[in-house]
Amino acid sequence: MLKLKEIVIGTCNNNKKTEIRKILNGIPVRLLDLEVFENPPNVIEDGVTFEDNAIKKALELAGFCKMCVMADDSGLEIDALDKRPGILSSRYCGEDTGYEEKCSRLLEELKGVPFEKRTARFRCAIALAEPDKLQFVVNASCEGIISNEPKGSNGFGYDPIFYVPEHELTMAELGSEMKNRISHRALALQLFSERLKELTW
Ligand code: ITT
Repeated sequence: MLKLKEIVIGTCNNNKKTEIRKILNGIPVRLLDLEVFENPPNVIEDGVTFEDNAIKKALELAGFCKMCVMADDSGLEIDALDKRPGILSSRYCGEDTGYEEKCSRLLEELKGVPFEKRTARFRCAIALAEPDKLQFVVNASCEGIISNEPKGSNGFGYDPIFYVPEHELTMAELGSEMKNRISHRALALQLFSERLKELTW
């Protein structure tokens, strides 16, 4: 059995990192930022699923850091767009395009699509790997509806156009505390914590 003491959060996305740190607050493992390591590799995300990409990121970064690394691959699936942008969420309209623009381009693509056909979900896969060995991968999702206009200023990415019916608010209108209870990442991290217990304490 592994006695894990430290895990590197293998992401360059500061919003993800903040959420992961908040949600995992209290686990008896020290979390390190990837920035602690000089020039981490830019892992090519060429898998066909979120899970493939999370595993690839975790394994490559663990090899580089020579430590246990967790990696998150996530994104937005919109049913009316055949599940696009999906695994290409961060590259939709080009990696350098801002999220205001990405959101308005998605809304443009959905023009005329009625509320009941605007179903969507955020997906998140989180993998934990040692150098050369995958420990486990977990998956979770959060269902919602793509709104007609962006609303709210919390969160990041596609949160302003992701309406959560149970709360009658977009993910960006929910406070971070609520987002961190119901989101795809929160649910995946709950599963992650349970699996981690088997390895650590
Ligand atoms: P790393 O690969 O370094 O972790 P990244 O930002 O490239 O960072 P992904 O490849 O997993 O991460 O892309 C995730 C995309 O999905 C990105 O465009 C996000 O904006 C979007 N996304 C993921 N989780 C989200 C959330 O909780 N709220 C809004 N958008 C989210």
